[in-house]
This record gives sequence, C-alpha cells and structure tokens, in this order.
Amino acid sequence: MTESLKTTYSICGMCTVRCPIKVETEHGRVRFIQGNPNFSSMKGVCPRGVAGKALVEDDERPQSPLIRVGERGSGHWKAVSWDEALDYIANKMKGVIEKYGARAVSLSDRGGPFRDMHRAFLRGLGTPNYCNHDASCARNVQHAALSVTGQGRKAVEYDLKNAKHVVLQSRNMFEAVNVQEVGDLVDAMDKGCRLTVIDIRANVSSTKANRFFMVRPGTDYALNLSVIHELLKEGIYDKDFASKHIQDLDALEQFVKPYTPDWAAKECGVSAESIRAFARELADAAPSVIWHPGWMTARYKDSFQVSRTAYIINALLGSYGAKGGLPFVNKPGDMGVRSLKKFMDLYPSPKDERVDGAGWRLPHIEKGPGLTHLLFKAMETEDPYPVKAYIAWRHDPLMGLPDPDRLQERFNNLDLMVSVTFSWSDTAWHSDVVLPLSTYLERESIIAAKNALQPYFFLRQRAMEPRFDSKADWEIVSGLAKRLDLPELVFDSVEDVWAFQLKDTGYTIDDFKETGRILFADKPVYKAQEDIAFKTPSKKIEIISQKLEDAGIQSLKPYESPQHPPEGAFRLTFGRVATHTQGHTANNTALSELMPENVLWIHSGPAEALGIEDGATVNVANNGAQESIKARVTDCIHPEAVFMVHGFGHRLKVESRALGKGAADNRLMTGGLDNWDRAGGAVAMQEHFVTVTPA
Ligand SMILES: Nc1nc2c(c(=O)[nH]1)N[C@H]1C(S)=C(S)[C@@H](COP(=O)(O)OP(=O)(O)OC[C@H]3O[C@@H](n4cnc5c(=O)[nH]c(N)nc54)[C@H](O)[C@@H]3O)O[C@H]1N2
Ligand SMILES: Nc1nc2c(c(=O)[nH]1)N[C@H]1C(S)=C(S)[C@@H](COP(=O)(O)OP(=O)(O)OC[C@H]3O[C@@H](n4cnc5c(=O)[nH]c(N)nc54)[C@H](O)[C@@H]3O)O[C@H]1N2
Ligand code: SF4
Ligand SMILES: [Mo]
Repeated sequence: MTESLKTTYSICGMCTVRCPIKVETEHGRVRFIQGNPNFSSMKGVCPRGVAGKALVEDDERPQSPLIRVGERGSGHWKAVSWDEALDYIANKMKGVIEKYGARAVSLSDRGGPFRDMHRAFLRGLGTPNYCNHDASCARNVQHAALSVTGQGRKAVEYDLKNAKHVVLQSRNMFEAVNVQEVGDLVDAMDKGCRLTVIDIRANVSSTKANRFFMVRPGTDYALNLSVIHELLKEGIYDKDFASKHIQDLDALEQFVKPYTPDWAAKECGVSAESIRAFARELADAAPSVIWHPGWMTARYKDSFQVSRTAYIINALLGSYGAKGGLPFVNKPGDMGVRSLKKFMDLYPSPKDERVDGAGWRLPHIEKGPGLTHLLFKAMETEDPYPVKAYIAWRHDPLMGLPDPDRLQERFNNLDLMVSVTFSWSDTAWHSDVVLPLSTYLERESIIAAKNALQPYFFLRQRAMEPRFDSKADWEIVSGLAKRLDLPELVFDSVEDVWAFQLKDTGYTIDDFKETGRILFADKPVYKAQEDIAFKTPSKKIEIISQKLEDAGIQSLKPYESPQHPPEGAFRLTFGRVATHTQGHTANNTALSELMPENVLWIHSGPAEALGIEDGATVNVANNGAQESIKARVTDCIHPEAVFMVHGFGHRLKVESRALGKGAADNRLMTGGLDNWDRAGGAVAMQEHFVTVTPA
C-alpha cells in the first residue's frame, strides 16, 4: 500500500441498519466500500452501501451553515459561519426558555445507537421533549412486544441462521434490507429452512418463498387469529412452554373460538386448507420458528394487534429463548463488561411531563421516544403547554409523515426550527437554520454498544476529512452546549469523547484498531430456556395486559373487517426497494441512475376497466391532493390495493436529479396526521383511499 491509501473500519450510514464496513480511501477520497470482513456474517454491502461514495461526492447538499432570510420554505438563505449559526440558535433558544420554560424546546431524531449525547443536551436544558421517528415506523411492534413480554422488541434476536421456518408478514427482508439478516436467511434456506411470506403483493421475498399468502390489505389480524385457533384446537402448541410461561391461555382459547380457518379464509382471501397445513408445518418446525412481528408497522388502526398476535404465536411455538427462534440477546454487562459511561447520566431526568402525553395521559405508551405526531400537534394546540423550539436531528418528518402541508402549518407556530442533516430535505428547506452534518464517511460518532447473542462495542470513524464546511454530531452538541452553559458536554476532540465513554470499561480506543469493534463472546451465547423470566408483572407472557386494560384498550380485541375501498378507489400501500433509502437517496447520483422514479403497482383487472395501460402516466388523488406517476399494470398485487415505493416526488429545485420524478405517497394521506393506532401509538398510514385516472 502506498502512503496515499488508507483503510478505515467504520459503520455505514446509508440507512438505519448501520452495517459494519471497511472503507478504502486514496488521497483522501473514497475509493471502495465493502462489508467489514471481521464480521463473519457481513458478506458485503447493499447497493445503497456502495452508493456512499456518490453521497460524499455530491455537491447538491448543504455545504455550510445556512440561516433563512426569506419566508419559511421560500428557499432564501444566507451562508454563515458555524459561530454565527450556533450563536443564533443559542440566543433564540434562550429566548424561548425564558418565556416558556425549558420544556418548550423539543428535538426529534432517527433513533439508533448514536443518540446519547444530544439526548443529554436536552436533559441538561431540562426538557423531556425528545422524540424519534418511530411513530412512523416500529412503535406498534415495540409496544406489542412490551405488552406481551414486558420487554422491547430488541430484547430478542431473530436467530435466522438456525431457523427451520421463517414467516415474513409485512416484512420484505430481501428488499427492505439488513445485509446480515439476508445472509443468515439465505444460509438457513440452503440448509432447508422454509419461508412463508404474507403480503399484499408479490414482492422479491415472495419469489423465494415456499408458501405465499396474498392477503386482502388490512386482514392480517384475521389470519393470525385463525392460526392461533388452529394451534390451540389441534393441541399442536408447545404445552410445556405454555404451562410454564404463558398466563391466561384459557382466555385466549375462548377468544379465538370463532376465528376458524374457514372464517379467516373468507376475510383474507386465502384457502382454509392452506392455513391448516401452514399451522401444522409451523408446529413441526417448532421451536426453531420465527414469525416476524414486522418492522414498518405504522400502517393500520390494528397493526399493534397484528404484531401482538405474531408474538403470541411465537410463544405458542416455544420459540422464545430457542435456538433458531427468538433467543434473548446478551448485554455487554452479561459478559462481565462494565457499560459505557452515559452522557445522559450527567443530568437528572426532567421534572415536567412529556408534551405528547406518553407515560401519563397515555400510560401504555413508552416515554423514551414518545410519539412525534403528538409533539407536532402540541405545537399548534399548546395543550398541555406550548412548544416553541424544535430541532430535526437527522430526521425529515415533512417526507416521513402524512399530510406535509398540514404539518408545515403546525411548524409555523415555532419561534425556532433547526435541521441537522447531510442532505437537503423538505424539513431542512422549511427550517430557520440548516446545520450541515458531515456524511457518515466524513464524521465519527460516539461509541455504541450492541446487545446480541455475541454482544460488542462498535465505532464509526471518519474515513476522510469533510469536503465542505460540515461538522460531526459531537461537534455540534459541543458547540451548542458551550453556548447554553452545559460545560460537561463540551469536548475539544473526539478522543476525549470516546475516553469519557470508555472510562469505566477497562478498554481504550486502541482496542478497536484491529477490527473496528470489541467483541465480548467468541460464539453465540444462548440463555437457558428454563431461566427465562419475562419482565411483565406476572413474569410470564401476558395474554391479558393489565396496563392496556387500565388504559381502556382491550388486550384481546375483537376483529373488525377493514373497509373495502369505495367504488373506483384503491387502498394506498407503500414500502421499500433495495436501491433506495426512505426519502433521502432519490437525489443520489448512483442510485437515481439505478432507479430514477417510483411507479404505481395496479392490478390488471381494475387497470383495464379504467383504461390504464402499463407504463402510462396516471393521476392519483385523495381529497384534493394529487400526484402523477407511471402505472405498472400487474397481477402481482391485490386488486384492492395500489402500491408505490416511498420517498419520491421531490419538489426542491436544489435536488436536480430527484426533482419532479415519481410521486410522494405521504402527500396523498390527507388528514393522516390525526389517524393513529391508539394501542400501539403509530400513525396509521394505510388507512387512505385514492382514485387513479389516466393523465
Ligand atoms: N408515507 C410514508 N411515510 C413513511 C414511510 C413510508 O414508507 N411511507 N416510511 C417510514 C419509515 S419506515 C421510517 S424509518 C421513516 C423515516 O423517516 P426519516 O427518518 O425522516 O427518513 P430519512 O430519509 O432516513 O431521513 C433522515 C434525514 O436525515 C439525514 N441524515 C443525516 N445524517 C444521516 C445519516 O448518517 N444517515 C442517514 N440515513 N440520514 C442522515 C438525511 O439526509 C435525511 O434528510 O419514515 C416513515 N414514513
Ligand atoms: N433498501 C432499503 N432497506 C431498508 C430501508 C430502506 O429505506 N431501503 N429502510 C429500513 C427501515 S427504516 C425499515 S422500517 C425497514 C422496513 O422493512 P419492511 O417493513 O420489511 O419494509 P416495507 O417495504 O415497508 O414493507 C414490507 C412489506 O409490507 C407489505 N405490506 C403492505 N401492506 C400490507 C398488509 O396489509 N399486509 C401484509 N401482510 N403486508 C403488507 C408491502 O407490500 C411490503 O412488501 O426496512 C429497512 N431497510
Ligand atoms: S443495509 Fe445497506 S445501506 Fe443499510 S447500513 Fe447496511 S449496507 Fe448500509
Ligand atoms: Mo423504518
């Protein structure tokens, strides 16, 4: 290797999965990105991971701090220095705090392992109003896990590598990619693992499946109830596990009596015979079965119940704690390692209740990330108190939540709106100040811990110096903390940040050098099944959750058939594709070339009736909102639904490659900000009907 070549072990930032990567640079520019070979299950990166090079080389991103000079959203900016931008924000924030109290300051981010420092900043100020994106993603499945086991969804791992039957229900593992999961599932299938896919369209995962159920959109709960019915009626569940670990099984048995496979067959549009055969196959493979409880579950008013029943099925099959099922993860602490020191522990938790009601008005909703849509609502209603400053930290709610025009009106009540981002986004465009975050290849992050069968600490390091006047998260927090009298969070170098975190662990930053991580177990460590104690009040899997009942929510909720679309309309559905991430890669030079626009999947039957041909441009409309998009006429989708990949239909002229390409699904969700699952908390984004007409 010549002097100019450098290898850096780091963490991908092209999506939320954060795969370990190896980056090669030459003369300070990225040459090649691949999976970190020190992780045995990291067989490569996905197309988006490769396109990190295109991201960092892109000039169409904010290149210096910007302060708005025109109307909000008018796109008139003044380029300023970091000092000027941070002074501006600090002064505005002080004003808000003086007038309304610290609780009037809020921040939302994109979740994940690198949040500790900016969350500590909020605590230091004294506000409880931290939210993340999850009300538009996995809140329903998280709350479902909590209600059944008392633990969050990440307390267990999907042990795909050793599974004998995997069920993907509204989980498109081969396109909504987590590289490691895909590799493990492929390995398992090579060894004979069966795959069942339950979806409303034939996605890529379904093409690899042994069994595919194309269900009527919104009827998954019916299917799950009938599988529970069958497992119990036939007595083919894990009786030993159930007697030890499941509370109120008899209540469940009573409840599912009417939900027979014959009944579900009519609801879902699949045969009763295949449901029976499916249940038996699951029982044969138990306990090495994973019925995936879903990930992007912000879809229906009953999505929480779909995930809840998925967890209950896993319990009936005894897959909790089992190899090839849902084994419990280990924390570094379980391996005798002292935890990373937390920045959040520098400050007491704030006294005020959360503005979104999580944990008090809504006692069944976890306080941690709360519910973003209710934070935004309070910006307008000022109920229970005003929120006047908001930072979108690596978050684009104007693309990721329904009805952006309505959401903008809510944001217009703010005295200060800041966006911290590495690319342009609708949210950044509508902000008062844009702080350019260095891309993940140009920045380092705080050290993070991964709870897993083999737990570890991992590190993101900069592979190259920033191309523009951008900064890393820790630098931005330090800059704000300095101006807002929080000296504990002011650091001069990232080495000092890391040393703070590692202080009690006995490790130093040098221990990451060889592989990019510190691994605490040589092989997967499975906790013994007999040692399982769930974190519910009864220490068992709870069929009846008192916490839900106390909040007025039925643990066993009778099934309600979803509305059929009105005559001439379709249920709007959406999802991911392997070549793009959410709303922020449509303008990526490499990825936009691979897939420049999204298309509208529509069934050939209704398409013919409407005179729509494959490839023709159509108008999709709902309540005054309208988007244009090309039609993809196919038999691979349920006739009640139309489908589009999320993240297109960009309108910002600063994104020349994405501008005007395809349609924005969220713009067709008129009124959708106030439509959410009361039990799971997430926004119900698939409760919208659209008309489709030739353009
Ligand atoms: N209508 C509709 N709405 C949806 C969805 C849908 O399918 N349809 N999907 C939902 C889902 S699953 C989610 S998770 C949310 C996502 O919603 P968001 O979290 O808002 O989506 P991203 O596009 O990932 O936004 C991240 C923003 O942070 C910036 N950013 C800064 N640094 C980084 C970094 O290191 N990595 C990344 N990745 N971004 C960075 C990006 O440029 C981008 O502007 O949207 C949800 N909303
Ligand atoms: N390539 C890529 N990978 C990603 C991401 C990305 O942006 N791009 N984002 C990451 C994030 S943040 C998330 S949350 C995950 C999301 O991971 P997933 O939830 O697996 O992804 P989606 O594509 O949103 O939805 C999965 C499937 O649900 C189906 N579906 C829609 N409605 C219904 C229904 O009523 N019933 C059933 N059974 N199925 C239905 C869709 O057709 C789709 O095939 O992906 C992660 N991985
Ligand atoms: S799945 Fe792809 S984009 Fe996401 S972190 Fe992994 S390599 Fe990067
Ligand atoms: Mo997500």
